[in-house]
Order: sequence, then structure tokens, then C-alpha cells
Amino acid sequence: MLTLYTNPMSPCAQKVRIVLAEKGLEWTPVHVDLQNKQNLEPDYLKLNPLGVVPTLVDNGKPIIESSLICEYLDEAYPQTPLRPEDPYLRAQIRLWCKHIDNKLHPSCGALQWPLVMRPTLMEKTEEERNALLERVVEKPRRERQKRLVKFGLEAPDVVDAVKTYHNTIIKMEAALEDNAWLVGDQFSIADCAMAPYFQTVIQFGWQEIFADYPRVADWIARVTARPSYQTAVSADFPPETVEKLLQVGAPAWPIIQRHLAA
Ligand SMILES: N[C@@H](CCC(=O)N[C@@H](CS)C(=O)NCC(=O)O)C(=O)O
Repeated sequence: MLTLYTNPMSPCAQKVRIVLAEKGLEWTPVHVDLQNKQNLEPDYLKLNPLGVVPTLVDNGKPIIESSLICEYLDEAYPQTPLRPEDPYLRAQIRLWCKHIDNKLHPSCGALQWPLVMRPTLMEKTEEERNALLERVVEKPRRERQKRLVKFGLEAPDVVDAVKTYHNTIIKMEAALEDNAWLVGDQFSIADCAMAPYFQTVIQFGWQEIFADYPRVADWIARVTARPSYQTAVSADFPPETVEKLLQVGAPAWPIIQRHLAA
């Protein structure tokens, strides 16, 4: 009995949903409203003390941290293995996941927040907004969110985020030179973990970021065409959502381009 506390826009939750779909596992979703900070409610904090999605609950046992959830699922449900046996290749997968968790994930947040979260928070009074942000559990995340609400796409985090995306794409292009997937020729947790971070780029219509990197563009085409991606991610983006996000992303593109050139 698997339950996933999730949100459609969350790349961390998307990666777990891709793994669940690859493995053909049945699961029950519980929607967590991030825009209204349901993730910081006491009941949710009991499951996930960091106050973030996703949280997987397997037979009553909570598991947090998306990369750890992916590994857990691969170990607990060995059908359709998503990691090779070779310890060296497993270390390569962990290295990608570490890069994603530590660098790419905060960068993705820096791109999503000004366009998706900030508008809802700006509808609240300054007092309400500050009170909500003050409750964010981890200090670096709290401070980052405050900057992104205050400065939007001009926050220093956004310049760094665009650079991190650019460097990640360069690394991916090199990794894909000799391999079909990020680690060797087997589709793995590394690919599941990376794919959602390009959903963010695509949803805002910023594909030019990877246009000069043919292997990355081809990898994105292959990963997004997989049935797992279609059910775990694309299904949450109906045409009206796609249209809305493209509208939000279009005026932001010149700013992203300026940051890319900086
Ligand atoms: N390291 C965590 C990061 C989780 C995370 O940052 N989740 C975001 C959504 S992708 C979240 O819940 N944000 C809510 C907030 O910051 O208030 C993981 O990989 O699970």
C-alpha cells in the first residue's frame, strides 16, 4: 500500500512518480497545496519534518527525500530495475542525484518561484506573507524564498540558477557522448531524477537553453516520450495549464537570456 504526498508542479515529486510508473506500481496520491503552504501544517510536518514534498508512505512507514525514495523503491520493488548491479555505475547515479538535489533543485526553485509561487503569495498581505515564509523549516530555503518573493526574476539566485542549468547541460552533453542514457546504456534513476528539471524549462517555453546541445535535446525527446513520463508528468499538464505557463514564461525569457549571457 503506497501513498505519495505530492504536488503536480514539484520536480522532486515528479521524479518519484516517474519511478513508480516505470515499475508499474499502484499508489494513492495525496495532494499537498504548496502555494498555500499546506506542507507546513503540523500534521504534514509529523510525516516530513522538513516540510517539503514528496513523502512516500509504504505500509504506514514514511520515507522522505526524493532521491532516497527512488532508491528505496528500486530496492523494495525490484521489478524493472532502475540501477545497474555495477557499484561504479551506481556511484555515478548517486553523483547525478547529488548534483540534482544540491544544485539543480534549488536552481529550478529559483526559476519557478517568481513565476508560479510568488503571484499567489503577493495576493496576501505583507504580514500574512511574512508569517508564512517565517515558518519555512530550513534557513537556506527560507532566506532564498524571501529573496525570490522580494526581487522576483531579478533575485541573485536566478542568475546562479541559469548558470547551473547551463553547466548541467554541458555535463549531460558530455555524458551522452558515449552512452544512450546518463549512466551507461540502461535507463536509470539518474534519468528519472533529471527529467523533471527539463519540464520546468519546457513548460515556460525556454527550450533555447538546450538548443545548441543535440544529445541533450535528443535525450529530452526520448525521456519525455516514455509512457512513464506521460502518465507521471505530462498528464498533470492539460492544455489550459500548458497555455497558462507558456504565457507566464514568454515575458520572462528575455530576462533568462540576459542571465545566460552574463
Ligand atoms: N531534498 C528534498 C527537496 C524537496 C523540495 O524542495 N520540495 C519542494 C517542491 S519540489 C517543496 O516541497 N517546497 C515547498 C516549500 O518550499 O515551501 C527532496 O528531494 O525531497
